[in-house]
Amino acid sequence: MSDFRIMGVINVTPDSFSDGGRYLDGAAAVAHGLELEAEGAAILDVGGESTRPGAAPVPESQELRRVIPVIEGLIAGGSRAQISIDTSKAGVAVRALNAGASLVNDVTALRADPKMAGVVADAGAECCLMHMLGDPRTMQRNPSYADVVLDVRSFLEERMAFAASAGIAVERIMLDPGIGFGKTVEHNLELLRRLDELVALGRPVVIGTSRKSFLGRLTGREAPDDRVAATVATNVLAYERGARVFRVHDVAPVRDALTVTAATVSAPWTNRTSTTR
Ligand code: HH2
Repeated sequence: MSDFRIMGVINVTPDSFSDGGRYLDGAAAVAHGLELEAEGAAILDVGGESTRPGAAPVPESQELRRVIPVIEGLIAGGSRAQISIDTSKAGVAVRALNAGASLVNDVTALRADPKMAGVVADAGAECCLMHMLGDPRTMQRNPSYADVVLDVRSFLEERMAFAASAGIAVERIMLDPGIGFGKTVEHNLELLRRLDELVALGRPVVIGTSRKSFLGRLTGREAPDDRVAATVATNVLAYERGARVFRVHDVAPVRDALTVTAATVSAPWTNRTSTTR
């Protein structure tokens, strides 16, 4: 039994930065989700609106048409994974929770829609509160912080208190520094390096570095698909620093890497006479 969970990404969008358009067809998205689950995803995160820098907002009716059939299809297809809805709209969250989702992944940390906190509380759902500076249209314009880790930490503390005051049980909250959401390459690296300071808040930390552009900047890999090794490296480091939920597009390599990391870091080495190498 591993002590980490992998959240596989299912983007039902035409414009996501790394896989836009690939799973816009509902059946393709469902098949992809089931494949991610078979590879080891314990959570499937279904999203119908891209949050890439500069992305245009999607009307609620369209977001619903994208995500609800996929959630229904995953369940009809026998999925046993926890289903997460990646949305900032309370109306989408309600329908997704009714369709079988039990986790709301809101990249605005319950700020965009005043009804969102109540929806999560009423459903007794889990939620992921993520840090973002500004909104996707503006977030990469010269982001600046006094101290990125302390700023993100106090933001997450404030959002956690808000969620609790709205009736969301603290045990149902996960926290995410929002890698790439209003951050320079250096900010992302500093957050990864000092992730233990966010883990100290006492809730599971979710980390989402998968294929992101800072990895392209560091490695020179232009194509997001070519950033898998870089993604693996950041997830291994984040595990070592205390993160336990990993939001990724490439489940199989991350699962293998984290399985070995967890075995190495967490388990006492008892069989010293083993000759297996
Ligand atoms: N990153 C993205 C979207 N949702 N949610 C959480 N909790 N943490 C993240 O880091 C995160 C997220 C961006 O990645 P992706 O979904 O692949 O791209 P897009 O937003 O363009 O669909």
